[in-house]
Amino acid sequence: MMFAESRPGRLVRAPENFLDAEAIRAVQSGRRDFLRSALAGAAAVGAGTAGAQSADGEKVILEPQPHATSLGKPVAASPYGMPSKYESNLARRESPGLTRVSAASVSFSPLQGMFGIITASGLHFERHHQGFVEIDPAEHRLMVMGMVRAPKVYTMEALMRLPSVSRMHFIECGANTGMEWGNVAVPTVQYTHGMLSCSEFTGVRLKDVLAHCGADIRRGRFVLAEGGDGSGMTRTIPMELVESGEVMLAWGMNGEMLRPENGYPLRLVVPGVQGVSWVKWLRRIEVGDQPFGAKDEVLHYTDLMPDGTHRQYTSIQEAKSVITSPSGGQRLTATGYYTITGLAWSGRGKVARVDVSVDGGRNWKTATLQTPILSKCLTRFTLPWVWNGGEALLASRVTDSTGYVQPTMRQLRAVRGTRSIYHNNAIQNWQVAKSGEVSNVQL
Ligand SMILES: Nc1nc2c(c(=O)[nH]1)N[C@H]1C(S)=C(S)[C@@H](COP(=O)(O)O)O[C@H]1N2
Ligand SMILES: [Mo]
Repeated sequence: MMFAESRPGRLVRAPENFLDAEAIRAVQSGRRDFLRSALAGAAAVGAGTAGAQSADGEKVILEPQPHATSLGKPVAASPYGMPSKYESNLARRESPGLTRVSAASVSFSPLQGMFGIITASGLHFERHHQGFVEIDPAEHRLMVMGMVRAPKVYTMEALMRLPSVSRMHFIECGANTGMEWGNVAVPTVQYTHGMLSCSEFTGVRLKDVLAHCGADIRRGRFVLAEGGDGSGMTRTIPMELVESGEVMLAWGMNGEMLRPENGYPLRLVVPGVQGVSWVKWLRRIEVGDQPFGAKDEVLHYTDLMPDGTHRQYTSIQEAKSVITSPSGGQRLTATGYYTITGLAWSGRGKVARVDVSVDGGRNWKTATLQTPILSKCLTRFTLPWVWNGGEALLASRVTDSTGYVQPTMRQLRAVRGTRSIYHNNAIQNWQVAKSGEVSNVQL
């Protein structure tokens, strides 16, 4: 084919339904090669379907298509718009063999297929400690109590009449990328990094609500947030975070009310802090003069250190980045031009810079950052790359506005050991084989 080298390379999407019983067993046993057979099948299918490059003389170019020579449909039958039927493989997915324990479930966002920085609400990851609940907003109340002069119970209507703000922030579960601590071969970026989403949230600042209730913020340096679901989710938020004005009681997500699975009708938004503190179905705020030491902050979401002690109250999500394409499970089917792209974020501020390596970290090139670049928000990066058909090792490394540089897995293990589950922000490596197959490797 003419100009093949200057045309975009082809990329077969990751097989999206490979998590059959055998695949789950393979993941659990840590096998890194189990995707081969699944990929061979997917590649065979992919080869026959429309890719990025088209052959000369295709009918789709030369002949009028039915959709151009007929009347279109009237307005959509459903008043709420849905994605095209051709996009049905872009979906949240559970990983039953890895994370599902009764109703305590996780669904991961399909990072490999998303653009820009905003997560479509229907693709926002979910983490429920005891399933999600559907609450009638007319029946929902928020109680504010403790060290406040005027304890109050708010209806949703009363809350939504207060002055509100809208802000874009990422939310990442502290357990995101947890499987990598044990060097288990989670095959795609959806499963390695998909407990990560980013939305525009709308709500009232907690600071303003506390002022409304006359909180004693001189002595009351901690806030307890409690959810209304059966998991009894309770988390302590330091008052400094509240005073910064960033913590919100949010009802809006991406221009509409929160989805039930993301906390409808009210959730806490704690920018930069791990997801578990973003209490959903929020029903109570208590001001106190010491940390509350609730089960969800002493038993869970603490880091087991090499000396056997637990690190207390890790809460900020440190700077992290990942290449989302090409990424694990995908396959390059032609040499030539590709855009390496991915996401970077920091719980401490803005992304300052992202470097990308295609040779396992020996050489780095600075990637282009797409705007806007916002604090405690995802930032999209891109780097042009010509694949010459050889083996490659793709990795990204973020530096945030505090100067902190994302560590390698080796550097992180040297400090944290191997028994952690939470707070893994190490550099992620994807290996491109000569066959074009992309897989998850640790260096
Ligand atoms: N009430 C309540 N809040 C909760 C949870 C929960 O189970 N119940 N899960 C927490 C955890 S562990 C995370 S990571 C985030 C996930 O938010 P999402 O489901 O909107 O992605 O919500 C947090 N808030
Ligand atoms: Mo979480």
